[in-house]
Amino acid sequence: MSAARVYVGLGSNLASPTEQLRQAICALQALPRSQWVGVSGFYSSESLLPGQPRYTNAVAAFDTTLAPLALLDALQAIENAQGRVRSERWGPRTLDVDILIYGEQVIDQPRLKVPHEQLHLRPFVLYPLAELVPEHFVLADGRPLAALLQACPFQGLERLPTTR
Ligand code: PH2
Ligand code: MG
Ligand code: MG
Repeated sequence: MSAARVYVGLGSNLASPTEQLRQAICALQALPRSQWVGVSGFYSSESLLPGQPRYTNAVAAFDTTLAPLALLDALQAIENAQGRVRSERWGPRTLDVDILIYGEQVIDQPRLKVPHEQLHLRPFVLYPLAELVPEHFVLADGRPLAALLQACPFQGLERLPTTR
């Protein structure tokens, strides 16, 4: 099986979010049957749900021969290992790792929808994603990323200074 280029969204708004993202990146770099590609800068923004702490978000890219649902299992294991407690939907979380894009595939299954259903509404996904993809990138369902960026203002996003 040839590898698929995967983009995942990382988010955290509990327990030192930036540190959570750093730890998640290490875990992603250790995924089996996968080859690390890179990560965007880190971005801070308000939660979509009022009354929650601010989020830190980033997007990471890697190539993998893990099948989509096997990858989803592996990513949920990483979330769990970092103390993710699944209580309410959209509750604050130590770590959220969402599959945004899986190669050229459009997936519509109860457990997994790709491209991510909310991607076009979320500047904290679109702008870090744009750092990683080639120019003129088009999603598997035919939407050009440039059009989604144009319809989704950068507003409210703060790109955090890189400390490496
Ligand atoms: N994730 C949510 C709800 N709200 N807000 C920001 N800024 N970033 C997120 O990743 C986020 C959110 C549920 O997945
Ligand atoms: Mg999630
Ligand atoms: Mg999410």
